[in-house]
Amino acid sequence: MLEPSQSSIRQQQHPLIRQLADIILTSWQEYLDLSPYELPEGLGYVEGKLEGEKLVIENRCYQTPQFRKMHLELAKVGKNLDILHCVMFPNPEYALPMFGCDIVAGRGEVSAAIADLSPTNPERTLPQAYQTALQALPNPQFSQPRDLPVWGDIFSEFCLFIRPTTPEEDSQFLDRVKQFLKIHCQQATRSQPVPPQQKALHFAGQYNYCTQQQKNDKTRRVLEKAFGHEWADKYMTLVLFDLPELPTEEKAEC
Ligand code: BLA
Repeated sequence: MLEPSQSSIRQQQHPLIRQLADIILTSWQEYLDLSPYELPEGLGYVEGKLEGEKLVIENRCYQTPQFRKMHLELAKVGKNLDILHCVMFPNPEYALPMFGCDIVAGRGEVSAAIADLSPTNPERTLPQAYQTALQALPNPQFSQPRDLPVWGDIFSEFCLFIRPTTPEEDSQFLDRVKQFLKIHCQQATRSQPVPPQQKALHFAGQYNYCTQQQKNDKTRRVLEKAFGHEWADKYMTLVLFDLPELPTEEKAEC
């Protein structure tokens, strides 16, 4: 397995991104039993050109019995834009929410730092054990909270979306995401597969999450400028927010 320090563009990323990438990889290694996950051919490491500037994307992917795909992506656009993107896609056989986070840093300043555990059940609520654990966490106030876009109705009431403004807020953001990961990994390893009917509902919830995330024009624009419309669409639907395999019995009913 790759150690956190082996990533090649991480050393050049904004410190908040570097630190969060380390927290994510360390948490995964500490709490979960990871297996490799192969991305579609040629999409692990990619380079393109954005308005004359190089866009480099570096992906790490793993899987476990409870997570069909755990994806950490670091992207760098020239000298000016650093991005961290991470999603843990549950195996729909488990009644688990989606962990997602994104950090966008432009010209050395973080403009967006977001993290959530987003429900995938029809009630759009987190399992009780998650709610209890999340409510018990310290809940620091941030000076610049940000409003979610319209497609952001997928996120939970615990969603943290801010522009961090001080080193203290940076570390409060990191601490909270670290806690989200700990709760999520611990709950996941304790969870049992659900009956097929419920699996279909979690599949639908995950489908909705991915469909909504694919509406993020800001992400799409960055990718389109560097790689063109077709590639960006393929990347958003096959790598960033791909859908789980439909179980064969449900395929037959479609
Ligand atoms: C915002 N995402 C953004 C922005 C950019 C990207 C440039 C605008 C920054 C800002 O408003 O300050 C770009 N993000 C990318 C790119 C990739 C990426 C190019 O991940 C990948 C290559 N986005 C996610 C996940 C979440 C997410 C998992 O990928 C949440 C769990 C959220 N990003 C998210 C949200 C915004 C954002 C909510 C703000 C969108 C808006 O204000 O319209």
